Amino acid sequence: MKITVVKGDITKIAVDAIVNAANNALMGGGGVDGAIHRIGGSIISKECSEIRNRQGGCKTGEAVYTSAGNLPAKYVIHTVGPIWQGGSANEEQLLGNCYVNSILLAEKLNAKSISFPNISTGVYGFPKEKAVEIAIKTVDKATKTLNSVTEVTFVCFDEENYQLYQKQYSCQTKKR
Ligand code: AR6
Repeated sequence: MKITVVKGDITKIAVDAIVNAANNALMGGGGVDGAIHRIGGSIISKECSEIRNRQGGCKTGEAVYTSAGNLPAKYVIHTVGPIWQGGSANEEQLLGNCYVNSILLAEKLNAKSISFPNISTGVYGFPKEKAVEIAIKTVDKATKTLNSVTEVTFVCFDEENYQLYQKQYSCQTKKR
């Protein structure tokens, strides 16, 4: 498994599947969700509304997919991160579920490459350092048994997240 960390805008990344940090209603919003809907175009909202009509949206920790419209990716996997409420509302498990369920869905779609934003660390207020640990640990574990997905990229939009990922990876390398 090739795992890379880059600093940048996920809407510009040409991989098979990019992950969106969406909301339960799949209605679009601000942050990375807003950028994906804006740049990907109306096909994404249209397919999100079909999912909403079919199954009422997407539960926290789960994942659904749409096509990617004008984005360079083939699919958008929409997952819903937990809103940070202090840590006693199962937020850590739910954030881990977002990564696992997105990877499993990418595998089902026969995607080879998948890119993640730093789910829940914007408007949803999840502490960034804790979120990085969960993302890396969960992705490491979930990718051990895959056939299709061979490349995972963490796309950090802000410098703080980028530094935290670099730090985590250098700590892990030292431990090995
Ligand atoms: N590419 C990659 N990462 C980005 C981009 C981008 N273009 N833009 C922002 N980020 P957020 P959440 C980073 O708030 O916390 C929406 O309104 C950003 O720096 O987008 O999961 C939804 O509709 C941050 O680190 O998502 C939901 O209502 C990370 O993406 C709600 O926000 C996540 O920040 C979800 O909140």
